[in-house]
Amino acid sequence: RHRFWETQPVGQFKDLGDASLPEGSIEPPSPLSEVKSDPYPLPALYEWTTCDIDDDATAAEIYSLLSNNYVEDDDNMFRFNYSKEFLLWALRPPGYFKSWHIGVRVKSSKKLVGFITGIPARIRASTVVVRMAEVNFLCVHKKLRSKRLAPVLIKEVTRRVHREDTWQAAYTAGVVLPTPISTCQYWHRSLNPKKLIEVGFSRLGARMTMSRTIRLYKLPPSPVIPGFRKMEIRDVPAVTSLLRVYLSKFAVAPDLDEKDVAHWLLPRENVVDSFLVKNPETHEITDFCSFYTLPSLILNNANYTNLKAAYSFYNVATKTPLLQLMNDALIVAKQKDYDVFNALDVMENESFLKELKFGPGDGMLHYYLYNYRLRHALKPSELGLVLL
Ligand code: YNC
Ligand code: MG
Repeated sequence: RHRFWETQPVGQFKDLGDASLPEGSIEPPSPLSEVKSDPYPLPALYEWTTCDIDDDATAAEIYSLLSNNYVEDDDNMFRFNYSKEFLLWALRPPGYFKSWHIGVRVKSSKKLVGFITGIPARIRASTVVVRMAEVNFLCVHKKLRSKRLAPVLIKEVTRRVHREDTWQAAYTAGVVLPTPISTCQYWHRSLNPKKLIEVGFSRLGARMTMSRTIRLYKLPPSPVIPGFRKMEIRDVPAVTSLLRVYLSKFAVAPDLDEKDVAHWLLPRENVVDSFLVKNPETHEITDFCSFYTLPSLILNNANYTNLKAAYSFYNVATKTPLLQLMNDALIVAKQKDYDVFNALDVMENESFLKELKFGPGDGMLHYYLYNYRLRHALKPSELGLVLL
């Protein structure tokens, strides 16, 4: 049933529930001298390119491939519209490899028609911290679908990851592949219900009028927690300690140091927002919340072309209740004119979703590890990892 994935070192459906299989690597690393130095062969019309995302023209080509061909919802009403600034953030974390930003071009026209990326990360599974690649932005131009190009892109990123002596990877997808370590659900909190209903993102509830709906989702004009403010560079050490302690509770989570925290969590306009609570008396930093900005193109609406969405990222509450912290996150997202605030049911998110008027979405997000087996599949609440 999975001609490609059945050949790969991933958990296979036939092994589900086999408790005799050990946790950890599925196959051992090869000697680096045995990793091929030539790219994996492509069909004759195409050629590999290593994308220099620091080059504006290349970044624009990647933006254009993704904005026209990347992930859509099941009804093809919306398509992710990652901004160029977002892609630069997502693809250049500490220690990134340019060679892991991989494109496919048409030889004759040089048009970019395929893309896949990896970035380095340390991810803890149970008690073991593993060097991994986080693989993302797999995309094949709509006109070249179902030609088995995706497995070629995946094999090439695998080869380039192996060249850097890295043998495991983490990735998420909306499709079911062998085999998810966890299956999560997106929840959506309307901030601009009128627009969301007009563009078909949500529907007016039964026995609800537009004005009642608008009132239902109304929020205070500004954050309410005393000492709630934007994260700054000087906060990196305190935020890192908060996050490290918190993430240690989950079965799978990133192992973040101060460099990682500075990259992933210092605010960048229209890319990532982070806030914390600093106790006005003790000056202690006790709570932290963050979200990233991922708009979607609205594909068939006369009045609107863009949906401005915030996605819950990492949140830690040690003194303020998580529910109140996330309520302030909703308030700042509303102040910044987001239409919707999305959150997965990972970590402790279930504790606030219903009460803060998030509604369940359709469509699932499946999490995967490459060449790493876990003893059990995880509940979303056991996952401490958010991929972009
Ligand atoms: C997917 N999303 O099952 P089988 S997520 C992985 N992730 O193989 P073809 C996928 N595999 O089942 P198409 C996949 N989608 O026969 C499909 N597949 O074994 C598998 N969409 O290939 C599929 N982006 O080329 C099948 O399919 C085989 O032309 C079929 O291309 C697929 O970034 C795709 O959703 C997704 O652009 C490129 O549909 C195309 O349809 C497309 O005939 C819109 O492929 C955008 C979209 C995916 C977003 C993502 C994570 C990717 C993870 C890839 C796996 C990484 C493994 C780790 C590597 C490093 C290892 C080390 C160490
Ligand atoms: Mg194809």
